[in-house]
Amino acid sequence: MSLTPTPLRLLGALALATCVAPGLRSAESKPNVILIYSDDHGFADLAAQKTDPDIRTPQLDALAGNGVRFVRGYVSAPQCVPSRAGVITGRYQQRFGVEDNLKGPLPLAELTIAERLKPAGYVSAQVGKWHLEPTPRSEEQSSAENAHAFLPGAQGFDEYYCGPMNTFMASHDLEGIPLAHAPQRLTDPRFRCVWQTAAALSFINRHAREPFFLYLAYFTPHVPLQSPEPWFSRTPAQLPLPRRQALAMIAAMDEGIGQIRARLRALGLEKNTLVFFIGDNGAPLKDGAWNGSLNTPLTGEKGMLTDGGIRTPFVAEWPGTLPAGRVYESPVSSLDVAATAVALAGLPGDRTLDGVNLIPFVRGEKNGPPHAALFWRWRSQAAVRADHWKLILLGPERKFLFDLDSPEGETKDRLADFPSVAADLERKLMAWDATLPPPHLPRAAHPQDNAFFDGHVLKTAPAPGKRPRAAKAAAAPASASPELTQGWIGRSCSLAIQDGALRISAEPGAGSVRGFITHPGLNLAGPLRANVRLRSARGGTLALAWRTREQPDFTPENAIRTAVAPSGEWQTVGFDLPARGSVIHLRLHPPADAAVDIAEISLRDSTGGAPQVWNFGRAAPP
Ligand SMILES: [Ca+2]
Repeated sequence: MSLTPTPLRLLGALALATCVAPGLRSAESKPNVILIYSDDHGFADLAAQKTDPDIRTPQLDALAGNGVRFVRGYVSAPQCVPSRAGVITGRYQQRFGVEDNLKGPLPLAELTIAERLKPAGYVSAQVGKWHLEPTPRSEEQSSAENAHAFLPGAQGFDEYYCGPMNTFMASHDLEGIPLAHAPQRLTDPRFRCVWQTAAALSFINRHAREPFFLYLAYFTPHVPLQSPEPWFSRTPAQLPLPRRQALAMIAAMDEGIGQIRARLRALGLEKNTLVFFIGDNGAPLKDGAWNGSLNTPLTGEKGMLTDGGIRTPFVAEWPGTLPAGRVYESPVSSLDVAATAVALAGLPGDRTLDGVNLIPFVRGEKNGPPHAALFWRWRSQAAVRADHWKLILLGPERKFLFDLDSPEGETKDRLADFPSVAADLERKLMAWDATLPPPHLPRAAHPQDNAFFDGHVLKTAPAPGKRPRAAKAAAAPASASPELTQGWIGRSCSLAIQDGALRISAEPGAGSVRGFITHPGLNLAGPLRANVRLRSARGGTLALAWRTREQPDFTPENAIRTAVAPSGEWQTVGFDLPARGSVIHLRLHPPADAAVDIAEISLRDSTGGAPQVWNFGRAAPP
């Protein structure tokens, strides 16, 4: 089902929007709460932070300028699933086991903000990325049926439009008409932020007369990177392609936020609506994973408990109640959103919530910092921040103490200089950890976590993410959309459909980073036979790597390599992939940094059915 709006439908929405006169609500009515949660959105990519010259976020800047910019705003995890579990429940997600991306679903017994606000008369909607369904590794196992059982509708949301990209599971269509036999799978061809904004506006229009909670989780600037127009053409052409794409995607989101703010004003709701905007975790920077966003000047990236992984754009606006233009310096947490919403709804405080109501602190009615300490535990890392100190435990052996207010920040370990500070922080961390079921500070080292700290903190390994701000190469071509490339996504490379083939080109400014193409979302029974028809003037090694449903990540063992002769002619290369189980994700590493053309990829699995074929000649637009 396609949901491209007709002009008539748009007119209907506008008529609805303007028929509610401002000020219909009584002054006592409960305030609306809107939580906008972006994805892999680094600290630098809020222009008001003034740390990067290229980012433009006029609407978010206006939101901050008319409200509060929290410059030490933290999320509860450096990764999507646990961060979302934390913000939507207001509880440290370790309390209910959703500690990392492998640990969904959000248990139905946990109370979301939507469930908490319902007794106070609130209506709630979820839009965009949810990511709290069962995972392939969870006891509930990911299946269509089980995924439905854990959609937002099962967690207190009266409406939902649940999906990151162009296909989403919905309870209503974008005009707000309830769907029979919900959830229904809907498709909207517009750039993901555009339909997500449309769903949010539809919900606001229809619920202007009752208190509402809107959780709008824009899937931006998370990969797959896209080049949405008209925003992409406005980005500086000399920047690396991923940076341009991230800037364009953030601009699309920013424009959507402007439409939402304008609609609140048109409906007379802006003085009765608290809007939070928070990034779910820092930007990933490591080779092959960079999404074009930046954490400058913070140390580290997604997957780290240094500030680069967990300190994100964090702003709030509530005209007439929150001071305008305030820059709030004390550390706050994404967990504070739920406690704030519960307090505004007039509900009794709940000691199971880990956050605090931020309003009296921001208004200056309460003095001192909102939190004596903030805590994290993720993979092989655990951390505590109190005052200007942060202690990080890395595996069972390694430990860092950082003075966050010093110029060196998280690049200088102060453990040897301040042992008593570290000991005090470690006692605090152990006391918090003891409240978690089960308590366990890092028990085993994790190679990726060690590499992160060696690269970003100690700089004993090449620092990831040190990318040229401006590439000397010519303007980067816009990478073809996943629709054109039939679901194949370029990583650190640019894709185009050209002369009946998928052309993979090195990315300007990528330096020695070697790109590859990847296709998630497969379901092929191993072992597999693969044939790749390609043309490579320089030749070299072609590699095909796979990941099965049981594997959390790619491993060096699950890859097959073969030599490709340098030739301007088409050649077909065959592979046998000794994969066992269900192959869900592939990566194809082309033979050289220069352009490689692929005419066709075909995969035959062990079921004996027809092969899955991606023929880029057939897909080429006329
Ligand atoms: Ca994320």
